[in-house]
Amino acid sequence: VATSAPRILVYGPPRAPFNAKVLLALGVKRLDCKVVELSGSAEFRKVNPETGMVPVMDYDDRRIHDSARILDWIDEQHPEPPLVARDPRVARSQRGLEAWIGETFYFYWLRWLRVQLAAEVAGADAGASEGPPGELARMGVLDRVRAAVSDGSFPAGLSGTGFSPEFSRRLDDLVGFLGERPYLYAERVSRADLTAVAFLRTLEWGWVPGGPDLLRARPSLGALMQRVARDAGC
Ligand SMILES: N[C@@H](CCC(=O)N[C@@H](CS)C(=O)NCC(=O)O)C(=O)O
Repeated sequence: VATSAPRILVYGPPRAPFNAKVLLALGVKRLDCKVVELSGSAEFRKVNPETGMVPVMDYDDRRIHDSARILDWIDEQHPEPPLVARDPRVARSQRGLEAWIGETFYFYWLRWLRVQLAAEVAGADAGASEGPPGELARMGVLDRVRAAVSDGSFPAGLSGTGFSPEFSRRLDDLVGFLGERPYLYAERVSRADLTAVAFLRTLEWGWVPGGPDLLRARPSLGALMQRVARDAGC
């Protein structure tokens, strides 16, 4: 357990969801950090040659990548307040949900991105003539998706400018998981909530057309976002 304030650097675009999740966790722990903005996969690879993914965190002399491992580390070094429930069964559910949210939301987001880029490559106007917002261009994944689109290895039959209809059902799943409780499976904030809110914020920002409406239609998710913002102070 850490005794003096650690030197913490978090590498990557701060609004990229997995990065935002780490920043929220540091906020909950009231730990200061410095954000090192990176842009694009080449820069990501410099700090994480192994997978080329961000977030990457430097904690004093230690470099850690992968948001879940980073949260494990922060929680070990700074146990209060804990990032999972003390009840092991609830903790398991929260970790399960953390993984589910990360995979699910990222999947639909990537799918949307592919449609945009496919339209761009085809020179067609899929209704998104402006292309993806500049912010998305800084997320390294764009390079990879663009390559997949150019060589034809993206799934066919996708169209439209917003998220696919299934995405709204995944949001409804989240509403169901939350139910009447203030936080996911619990009365206190956990890493599941931090992951959810990191992704929900991208809806609020309207990166994908229709995102803000999807959120407005689900007030319990908006309330969760407010609670977590208060807990994390950011
Ligand atoms: N499982 C990883 C996922 C991280 C991730 O997908 N990061 C994205 C940005 S939010 C990335 O680095 N993408 C670069 C790429 O796909 O090449 C985590 O939780 O940290």
